[in-house]
Amino acid sequence: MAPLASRFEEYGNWRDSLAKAIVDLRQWMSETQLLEGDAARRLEFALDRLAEDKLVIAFVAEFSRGKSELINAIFFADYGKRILPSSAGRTTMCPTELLYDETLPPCIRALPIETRSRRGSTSDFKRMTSEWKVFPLDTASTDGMLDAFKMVAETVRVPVDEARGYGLFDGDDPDQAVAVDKHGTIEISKWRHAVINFPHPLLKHGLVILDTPGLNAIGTEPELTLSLVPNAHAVLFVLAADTGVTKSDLDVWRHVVGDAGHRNHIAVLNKIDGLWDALKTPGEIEREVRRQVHAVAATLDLEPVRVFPVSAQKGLVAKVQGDERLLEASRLPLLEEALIELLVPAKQKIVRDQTVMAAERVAAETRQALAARERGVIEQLYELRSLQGKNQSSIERMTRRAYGEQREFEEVVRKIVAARLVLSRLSEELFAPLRVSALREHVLATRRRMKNSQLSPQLAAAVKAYFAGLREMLRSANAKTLEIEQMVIGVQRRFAEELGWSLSPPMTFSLDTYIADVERAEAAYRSQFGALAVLTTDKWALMQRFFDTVVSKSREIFSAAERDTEAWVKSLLPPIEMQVREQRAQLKKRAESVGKIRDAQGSLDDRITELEEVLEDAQGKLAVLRQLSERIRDIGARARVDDVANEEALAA
Ligand SMILES: Nc1nc2c(ncn2[C@@H]2O[C@H](COP(=O)(O)OP(=O)(O)OP(=O)(O)O)[C@@H](O)[C@H]2O)c(=O)[nH]1
Ligand SMILES: [Mg+2]
Repeated sequence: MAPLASRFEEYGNWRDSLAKAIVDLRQWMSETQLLEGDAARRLEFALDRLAEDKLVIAFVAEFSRGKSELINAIFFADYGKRILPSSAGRTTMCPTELLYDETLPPCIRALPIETRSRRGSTSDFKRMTSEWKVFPLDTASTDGMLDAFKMVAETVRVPVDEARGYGLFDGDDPDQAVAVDKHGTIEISKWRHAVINFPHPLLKHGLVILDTPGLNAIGTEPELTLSLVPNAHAVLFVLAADTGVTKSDLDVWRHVVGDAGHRNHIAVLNKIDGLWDALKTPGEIEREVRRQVHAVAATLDLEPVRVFPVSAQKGLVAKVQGDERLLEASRLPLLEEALIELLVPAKQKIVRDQTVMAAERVAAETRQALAARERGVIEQLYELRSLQGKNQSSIERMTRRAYGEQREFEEVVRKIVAARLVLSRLSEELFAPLRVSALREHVLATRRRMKNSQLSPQLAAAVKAYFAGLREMLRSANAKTLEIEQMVIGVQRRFAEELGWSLSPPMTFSLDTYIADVERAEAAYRSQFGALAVLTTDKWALMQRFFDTVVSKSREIFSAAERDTEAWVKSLLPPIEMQVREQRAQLKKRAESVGKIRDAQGSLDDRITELEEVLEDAQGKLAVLRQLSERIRDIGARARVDDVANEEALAA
């Protein structure tokens, strides 16, 4: 199997074994009545994350640089054919995702371009299944698939005004002006977005490939800039050796890929076969390739090791014909190795950090509760054994003490109830700026301001204020989470001092990643519209559309922020509450049983035997729990994330 495929399979198997270990933990906890609602929710969340785990690779470039050919060569050479259409000139017309969703039959779902005349971004439309045209895919026939895949290249001719209505015509752009024919029509993509769903082995393991069309379509589909590309785990920016880095390549690099220092971004210098000149020595060719790589690296401000010279076309031919020498000459295997190293370890680390940590925390909290039970029972046993052979007055004293301690503990219970009240007040304040309603207000106010501003600077100010407002909302929520964290630490400290409990400190939490998302959206906006001095009607329409996508992206950011914050808040008190419940139950049981002994309703020996059984049971559970959580930790440790440190060092 090719290294890429086998590494993906390995990763998929690792993820499955992790999920299995977490399921086993959950099942055991539920069977032994140790699974509390909160822990169940957290484990469920971790399992959902694993089930939905995807690895997204985006191919971005100006048209005709060979993105589609590269995808064919890296992933789909096994079909023995070019399955994605790749040809001279503009080919791929709409952003195309290749993935496998097993809940659907193999098919191509395509969103008609006409949806662009309505408000809403592609991701808004993703929720409306009826808007998409569905074409079944016959995966048994390569030719049938090939035929179906051609639809990503479909175009239609429409009058200029119609294109304008879709935000696909900018009269100020001289390139577009010449594209209008004598009937006043212009060629546009038939589709706005396509999702190809088919059970390819790599896609089954959670790989998602995003093929994109060249510059103009990118400029006009803000979704790519704002969501699809930033959400990808690896971005391959493709250049061609025959054209070098042109102005429009640089535009794509800046507007879409942006953020050059990002460790997930690499550049591919494609079509190096154009340099294979029979009249040159291999040494001369090698020097020419290296010279071009350094030139590209310098222009893009990228380390030369992040620029991969390849020939996608020769790589594909070599794979199809089983020609090892040609494959090596295409240098495609080097790019594939880099891609694995770029993608898998970093992703595995994220998945490990999120899910292994969550499961280990649940296990640790359960262990604490069981250990508290164990300690309590040991103390009681000690106490009861010391009563053996003692007179009635000692028993009387102990009974009073037991009832006294039980009563005193109610004070602790009151404290935790009070803490819960404080937490719920603070979290109301925390959620206020994150609610959809708060965001809606802010959007409406901005839209009003935009509508009233006829001049470019006013408009720019309104948009700037919009982003500043979003950041402020997230920052104020962030400050509140700090306050809440301090409060919980305070409560824990008091419990530690008064009762000698040791509780793991609350998970730290911050909304910084969401603030970074807002900043990225703002940077994308500025890079496209920042320098705009004059606002023509066409530009206004484009900007409006971009802003709509920004709004839809903001909604995504806020609802994710709210969801994460809520999960965090809900996880704060349950570990303490669990201990309180455990302790309270024990104190009650203890007072009752010494009471019975005092009243001669029960024998001391019976109670001792009973406690010994409880102790044995708690210790047995602790042992099983240790095994279950060690298994999860071991799987976590098997994650091959060691290269990440190197990569990070490289990026720094
Ligand atoms: N010589 C040579 N030609 C290549 C290579 N890779 C791609 N091409 C050719 O370049 C042209 C464009 O390739 P595509 O794969 O369609 O490029 P793209 O980047 O997907 O272009 P759009 O879909 O239009 O955005 C096709 O004619 C390919 O055959 C290569 O490595 N060497
Ligand atoms: Mg293409």
